[in-house]
Order: sequence, then C-alpha cells, then structure tokens
Amino acid sequence: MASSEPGQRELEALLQETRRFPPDPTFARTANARDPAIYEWARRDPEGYWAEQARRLAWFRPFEQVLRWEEPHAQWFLGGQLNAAYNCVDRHAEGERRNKAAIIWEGEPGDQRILTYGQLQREVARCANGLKRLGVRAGDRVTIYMGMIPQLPIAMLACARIGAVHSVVFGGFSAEALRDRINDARSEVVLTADGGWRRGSVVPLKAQVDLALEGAPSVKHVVVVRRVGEAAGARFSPGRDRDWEEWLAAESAVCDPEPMDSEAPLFILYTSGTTGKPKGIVHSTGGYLTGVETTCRLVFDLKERDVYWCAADIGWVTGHSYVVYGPLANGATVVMYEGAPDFPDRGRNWQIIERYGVNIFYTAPTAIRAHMRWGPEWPARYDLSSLRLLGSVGEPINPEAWMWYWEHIGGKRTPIVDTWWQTETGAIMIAPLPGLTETKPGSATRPLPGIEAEVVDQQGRPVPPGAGGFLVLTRPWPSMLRTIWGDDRRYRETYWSRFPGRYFTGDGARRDEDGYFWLLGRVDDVINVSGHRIGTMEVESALVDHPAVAEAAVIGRHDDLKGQAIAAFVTLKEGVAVEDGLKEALRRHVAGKIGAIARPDDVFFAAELPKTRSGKIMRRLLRDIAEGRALGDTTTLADPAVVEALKAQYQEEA
Ligand code: 7RM
Repeated sequence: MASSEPGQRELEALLQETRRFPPDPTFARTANARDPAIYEWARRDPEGYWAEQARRLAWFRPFEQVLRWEEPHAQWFLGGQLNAAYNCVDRHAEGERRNKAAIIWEGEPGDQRILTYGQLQREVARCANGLKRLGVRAGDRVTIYMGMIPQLPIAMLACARIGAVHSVVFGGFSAEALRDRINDARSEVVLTADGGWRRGSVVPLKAQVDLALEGAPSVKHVVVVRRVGEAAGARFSPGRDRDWEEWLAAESAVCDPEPMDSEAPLFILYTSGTTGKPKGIVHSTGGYLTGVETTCRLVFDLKERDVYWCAADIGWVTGHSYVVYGPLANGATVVMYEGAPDFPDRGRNWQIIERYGVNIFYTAPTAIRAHMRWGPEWPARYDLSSLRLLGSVGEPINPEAWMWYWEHIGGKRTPIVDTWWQTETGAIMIAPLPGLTETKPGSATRPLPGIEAEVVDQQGRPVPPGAGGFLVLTRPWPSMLRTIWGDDRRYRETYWSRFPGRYFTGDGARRDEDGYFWLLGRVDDVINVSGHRIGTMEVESALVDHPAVAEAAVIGRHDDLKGQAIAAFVTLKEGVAVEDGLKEALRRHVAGKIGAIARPDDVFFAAELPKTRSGKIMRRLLRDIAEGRALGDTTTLADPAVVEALKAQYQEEA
C-alpha cells in the first residue's frame, strides 16, 4: 500500500491554533454526560462501561458475555437477542412516544410529511410483511436504491424487523456501481423509486436500476416508489417490477419483530478502499446499535424534546448511523430533507431550521465552506435561536470554517462537536463530550469513553506529542465492522496487518501536549471529496476503460471548498490525438461508470507517468505537482526527467 506522510504545511498551521472553548456551565449542568469520571470508568472497565450502555437497549433475551475477542474478530453481547426496528420504533410507539413525531420529512419541491412513532411502526410493519411475501427471510440481502424519501428509512427498518440485511446504495451512484453492489451482495430484491428531486430536476433512479439489472441475475423482484411520476419516465417490467403502494395495499400493519442474535448482521454498506473494488462493510445488530445509541446521547446530548437534523444522505454511513438508527434508538424527532442546500435559494437549510425549531444540526465542513462563500447574510435572515449544538463530520474542519460555523450559525452560543469516525467504525470515535470537553477549533479532541486511540510511526511505535503519524485504535469497540462481506481475508489485511493487534484507520493524525487529536487526512489511496470517500483505483479503472486511454494515475489535490479535488493524469493510446472535448468526454465517462461524485476535476494529458524502476506509478510526486510544491524524493524513479517535464508542462497549462 502506498502511503504519504501528512503534509508538513498543515501540521505547522494547526500547531498555531491557540483558541480554546470551555464548555458553557449552563449547558454542562444539564448535559447527558456531565460527570468527568465517565472517562476513567470506561478506561478502568471498558466491558462494564459498554455493557451498561448496551442495557439501555431493549433486549428480548439478555446477553451473557460482553466481549469475545479473537483477534481480529470481536463478538459483543453474546447470548443476547434483540431487534433493531423494535428498538428504533416499537418501544417508542408502544410507550409515551406513540404520537410524537419520529420523522419530519421535507421534500425538495416543498411537500412535507410527518410520521409519528405510531405511524412509523405501521408503515415499517406493512413493508416488512411485503418483504416476507416476496420470500425475503432473515439473513437475505435487500438492496435499496432511493433518494431521501420516508420510504428509505421505512425500508431499512422493515429489513431489520425481519432480520434481512439491507444494502443501501447512494442514489448518486451509477447503474454500473449499483450492479456491482447488487452482485456482490447477491440480492434478490431491489427497493427503489422512479426518481428523485434535485435542484428542480428529476434524478432518474428506476432507469438506472433497469440498466444495472441487465447484468444482475440474482434479482427477482423490484419495487418502485412513485416519487416523481410521469416525469421520471420509469418503465415497468411485468412479473419483475411492482408499484410500492400496490405492493403494500393489502398488507397488515402488524408484524412481529424477529428476535436476532446480537451478532447477526444488520446491514452491509459499501465503501471505497485502496483497490478498484469497493468493500462491503458488515455491521452487527447489538454492537452497532449500542454504538450509535450511546454516541447520539452523549456527543449530541440528545434529549426528549429535541428536534434533530443530520443533513447527510442516508446512502452514506453518516445517514445510517445519525439520520436513522442513532436518533430513532433514542426516540428523537428527526428532520429529513430530500434536496440541495441551495435550492430554491441559499437560505434553504436555515429556513428548515427556523421552520421546525431544530435544536441540533450536524453537517460536513464542505457544506460549511460553501455557506461561508455564499455569505453570512443568508443565515442572518432566519431565526436560528433554537439551535443548541452543532456537529461536523466527514473531513478535517479547518479552524476558519469552525469559527464561522460557531459565529454565524451557532450565534457564538452553541458548542461544536467535530466528530471523527468512519464507515468501518460504525459510530463516532473521537469527539468532544459537549458538557465536559474544552474544544479547540480544528481538533476532534479526544477518543470517547470506551475508545482508545494512538498515533504511531511506520514501525508502530507511539510518536511524541506534536509529531505526525498513523492513527490506530487499540482496543475493540461494539460498533466496529465485523468483516468485509465475502472477503474476510481482505478484512484482516486492510485493517489488522499493518500494525498487528491494532486497527489501522488509514488516516494520518497528530496528538498535541493535551492529548488532543488533529486529523490530517488519508494516508492511503483514498480521496475525500466533500466528505465522500473515493478510491483512486476506482477512478483509474474507469479511465482506462475508455478507448482513448492507455494509462491513468489519479490523486487527490487540495481544494478550498471540497477538501480534496480529483486530478487525473492520463496517457493516451498511440495514435490518439488530443482533441477538443476529449477531457470532457473522459470526465463524463468516469461519472457514467461510478457516479457524478467521482468525476475528475482536472484531466491532464501526460506524455509519460513518473514510475519507479519496478514500474509503480509515484502518485506522491503527482500530488506535489498538482499542489504546486517542490518535488519530493525522486531518487527511486526510473527516469527523473519524466517528472520534471511533467511539472513544467503542468505549470504551463494549469
Ligand atoms: C463518517 C465518515 C471516513 C474518513 C476518515 C477520515 C475522514 C471523517 C472526520 C474525518 C477529520 C473528522 N465516514 N473523516 N470525519 N477527518 N475529521 N471529523 O465520513 O467512511 O465516509 O469516511 O473521513 O479520513 O477516514 S467515511
């Protein structure tokens, strides 16, 4: 695996951050986590700590053993049985929260739907009965490909109710990406929508499913929510496809939840890694739910009367954990929004916060930076005084964005929780506890109670304070991934072989004198574009699939707005001329193969790519070129002249 040292420039800048934000005493007095002894308790007795968190869930059968650790495989809460949908819906619907809003949904064109816990329970049960009628059984995988509509969490919870394993594929992925994921999971059922709304236009979904299914023989049934109607131009294939409403019309609104073993897989979610093939990250029922319930309660300080909004798409892990499972396990009221933050205008987020009196708001630094660009006059038009906590996730938040968020959105009143975690960790790992932790803009602060992290060098030795290194987690935690679907070997190799006995995150980090962690970005071949993970190899494979391309090397370069942008260095096949429009054609080709999020920002035609004598492309040097730095060590290159020529050419063209 290629690795790069975290940038020295970033390190220097962060070392100079001296602002401190101690917890507000009024906030601290009523915070869910207000006793600092919680850290000591969890350090002394991690299993006892986690067992107590897990007991906040409803178990059909109590667990007998907290942890069985056979490195690198953990099993949590053994002997216990529970159901995730029961925990997220029924136990609230059957108690005091029956008529409390569970989901406040806001559609892009302005339509709204509020589902109480009682209504959500009936909808989930109907959908679960529908799935059973299609022959879905516990352990079967169901692929869900939808936009941000209420049927998406309903479908996920319906799977959980009967013990089926959902695999949600982000609606922005292409037909080909969807096909790969369906095939890898061998799903027999796909739940989708005719289309979705985005900035006033229709995003076709069913048409993508039709294309995907041309090469996905496992699929027997497709169910389609009519979100858009005629404009989506969806076609139905008789015998295979059916309409969601017709499917459920006759189904009963009662369906007993299946008691599942704590370790039963709850879902698979695909994420990018260092090879061209995305990894199916597998999460368990008991451990995952414990992780997301606990972190929502302690990090977001979620309370009974809060209206909570996480602006992530459910197609990513942040949406799984912090739109669906975490807040619903807590019985909260969740806002869910279908569309874009700048449609119909740039005040849309703030309008929603004012309209529903949102108390807790969670978004990504890239979104905050976009709002910074649009100007503080947009949030200033709305009453944001309901907000009492702000969260950040997906990429390092630069101190400027942190301060802007604090001032213009939080009104200098609200704590900010910068939350570091990954698809693989299932739940937040490093973040402040808002009533206890003094924050520093740009730092995710310290590992949560029950989590232990370290920064180590190439040899796995802890580095001294202030030095950069690799972030590892040093003990198992309940919501950790259990394996990679169908590829346990890759699980061992990716996460547990680099530093034996410790989980390798793929991130660079620095720890300061106070023990605070400063995240420095990926150290592997993964690019983080607007908080979304994209593998360089995936983009390279898509590029070389184009008939004009001989070779491609893809890197992430710094971008002020998106965190990183995708830069592609391409050599063309012999005889192919560099024509007008070829760059655009290549960009379109990648978007078609993977999805718009993977479309390269820069395409650069090179005569040759810099390679080592063994033929390995040196992406590190391409990053130096694209970011305008002096070239690093070039002694291992087969031909150092190649990279010098490339640099000169880049400076001329860029
Ligand atoms: C939740 C999520 C994971 C990668 C991770 C990091 C980066 C996420 C932060 C962050 C700095 C943060 N899952 N990352 N959160 N970097 N500070 N608060 O994003 O699987 O899609 O991505 O995202 O590089 O490894 S993810």
